[in-house]
Amino acid sequence: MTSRRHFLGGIGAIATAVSAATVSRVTMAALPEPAIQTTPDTMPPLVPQSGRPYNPVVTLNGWTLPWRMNNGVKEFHLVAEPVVREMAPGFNAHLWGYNGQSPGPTIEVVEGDRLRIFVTNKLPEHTSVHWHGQRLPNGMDGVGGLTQKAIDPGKTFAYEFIARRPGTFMYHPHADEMTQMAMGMMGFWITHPKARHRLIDEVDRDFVFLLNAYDIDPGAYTPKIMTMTDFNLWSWNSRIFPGIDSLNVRKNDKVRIRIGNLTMTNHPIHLHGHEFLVTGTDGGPTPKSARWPEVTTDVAVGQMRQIEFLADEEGDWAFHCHKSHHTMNAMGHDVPTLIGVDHRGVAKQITNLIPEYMVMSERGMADMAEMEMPLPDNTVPMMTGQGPFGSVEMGGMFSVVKVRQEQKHGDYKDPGWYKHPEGTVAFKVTGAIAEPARFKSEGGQSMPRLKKSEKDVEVRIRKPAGLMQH
Ligand SMILES: [Cu+2]
Repeated sequence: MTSRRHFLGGIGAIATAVSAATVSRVTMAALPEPAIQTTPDTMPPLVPQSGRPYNPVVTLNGWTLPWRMNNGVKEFHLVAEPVVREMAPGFNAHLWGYNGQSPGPTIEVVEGDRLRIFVTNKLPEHTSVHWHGQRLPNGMDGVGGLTQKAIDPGKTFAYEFIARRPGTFMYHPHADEMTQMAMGMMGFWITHPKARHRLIDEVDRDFVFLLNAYDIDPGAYTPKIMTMTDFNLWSWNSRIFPGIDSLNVRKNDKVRIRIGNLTMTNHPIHLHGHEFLVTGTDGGPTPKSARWPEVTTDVAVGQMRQIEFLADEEGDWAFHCHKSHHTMNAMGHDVPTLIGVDHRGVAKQITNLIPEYMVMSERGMADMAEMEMPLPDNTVPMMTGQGPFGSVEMGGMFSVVKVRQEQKHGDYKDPGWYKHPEGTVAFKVTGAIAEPARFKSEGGQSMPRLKKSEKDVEVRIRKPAGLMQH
């Protein structure tokens, strides 16, 4: 047992031989009331009412956990429990999370804060909480079996440590991890610097979200936890487009976005219209000499990235994972590619037998986004979202950064669609168009063939069918 453990005599008195200890009934009566959130709305930043001041973050479709001060210690209360998460309007998933939502609430503290985090387990199995990226006593690291006894159902444990280094972190179980993370148990953690920091700039807006993935059959409610690679829902904070809120900023705001990846694959996150710098990871702030401009940054599994940019271009800028299958929602994958296959003749014959038969995707998949296909209950279309010019044909890990001159400082409300200045939208060309000149020569090869083959070979692309998954 370390001496740092006992910030408070009262709690220390009930400590057992392990550092993260079960909390006795007497202490339970003194636990901070757990705050519960039932909506998936993006809540306004939680301005600190006690402790050192800081500029709070905004959790996309989420919220920050309130705390109380107890003799100089910041106390939080997490409740691990089954939750119903609305992943998009009309689509609810039965997940596990914390304090009413998945992901759990964001925890915001200040470098140097002394912390006590109570964790009550209302799950049907034991759990633990690992504080990803933190410097802390080994016994507070939350690895069930290794550094503590797992928290049995119905029990409450306390974790106590000092927030030693500022940065971008997360928390998640380290007990039956495969199940519990597949069910949505995770949350964001910010440690704000205690004073001006050479490598941490002040920003006007600071957004955070976690990347997560689920495998929920169309019409079902509960994720399949055995899935290792073929997930069908790619989400930000357990929301899928068009259920993900836009990131609304004022023109010329300095914007920071922090992203953590708790899926089983990497996600190249791409911003339109601006270049950004990666200013930090879960390892800490990135030295200034090691930053370079990017428009896409890969967030690998178990990693966190914080990006920063000056939002100096007005508009509705797409912001998404660049893996094209991650900007789609649940779909059957066992569909061969029909692009280029002309089935008009076949379709006509089938229509004679089944009048409502329709041919899908012979010109691409965009028609699927536009036609209202009948879907099982509790299922969202594969790609959807109505923009000002029609269907956006996206799903999953997609949102919009809305940059507006008239957005007020500190106002996070959705300003609606961008009103493009006259003459700044791509337009349809009418009238005669000159044939493009084609390059005729056969040059370019350093070792040209001696003799040309009799017949040209033509390849038709057919994407892999059958077990293809995104
Ligand atoms: Cu992705």
